[in-house]
Amino acid sequence: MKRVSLALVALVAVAPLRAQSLLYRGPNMGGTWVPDAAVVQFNFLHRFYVTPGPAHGVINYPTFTLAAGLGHDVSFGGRFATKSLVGIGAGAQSTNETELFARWRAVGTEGRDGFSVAITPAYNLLAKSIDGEVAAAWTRGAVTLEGAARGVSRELGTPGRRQVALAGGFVGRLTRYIAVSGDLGSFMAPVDGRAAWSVALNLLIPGSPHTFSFQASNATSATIQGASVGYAPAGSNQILYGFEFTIPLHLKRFAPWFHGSPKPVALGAPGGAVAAEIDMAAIKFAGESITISAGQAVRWTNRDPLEHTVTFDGAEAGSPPIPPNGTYVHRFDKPGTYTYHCTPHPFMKGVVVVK
Ligand SMILES: [Cu+2]
Repeated sequence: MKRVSLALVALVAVAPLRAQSLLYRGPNMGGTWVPDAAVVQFNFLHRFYVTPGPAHGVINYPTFTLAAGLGHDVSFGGRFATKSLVGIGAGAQSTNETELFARWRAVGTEGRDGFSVAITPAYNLLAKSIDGEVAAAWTRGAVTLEGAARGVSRELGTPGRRQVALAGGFVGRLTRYIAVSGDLGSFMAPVDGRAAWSVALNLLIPGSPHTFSFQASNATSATIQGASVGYAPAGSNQILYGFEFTIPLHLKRFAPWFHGSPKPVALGAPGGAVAAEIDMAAIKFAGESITISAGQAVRWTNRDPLEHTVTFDGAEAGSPPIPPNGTYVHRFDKPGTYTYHCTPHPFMKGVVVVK
């Protein structure tokens, strides 16, 4: 029994890391992450280049990634880059590059100590190219080392040439919330002198499932092909700056849209006559002050689609998070004036006066 609960604790402790891919991969590395089942991962990568003066024009290079976890360590997704370098040149009609991919994480879990390996077959619609990547990562404590081998059946910007790319990178986590990373990747057959590189400062936003990175790179898109080639022709040295933001969307959270109100949940101690009802609606406690007698109880009901708490300003023990449609009953045994607030919304305030 003890072993089971320890395992559960370990799972809970590791779980938040699963979406924190920017603390475990460099900006131009696909990584070995796979969203959990019923989680859609949305990553927004935005890089820009400032042209030399006097114009100082800003040219933007965004890549949007959407991937859905299907369970069994499998995901399916797509990337859309609106200004891809690989879309420039012979054989390209557009700079809008779309890549569809599947990913199977064959070994390990990104972010856990040890090896993780993911296989990513993909199709690049702009190049009409069958692409693929095998990525491996090795994590020990604060350090992650990454490698990737990529295959491309029609390299964009060439007359349909096959290509092979290799890439490697590292991440060093300075604290739980801050990491630095760098990577280098290049087409190898032939090497065309335009290796893709990046360096980044990666942040886990405390209390959230989001990561954010500030980065510099010479690659214009995050597709398998885009992450394998630099922006500038050999000899010049043009740097793109930018950021990436990762957003895991838990589909369960959208259930109320389709299934109506969640089931009522009753929290708090029953016992003691409920002498007053207080609604929590529109992010307010209805009726700022109520008066009851010692030994009586108050029931709060959450009518909002988000969690609230009843947290007393004094020593009185308050509620756990009260889910939408949940109630919380609290009995007051001693006379006094009990001011309280909601922890997520500290501007929500109320008073219970007990005579
Ligand atoms: Cu609240």
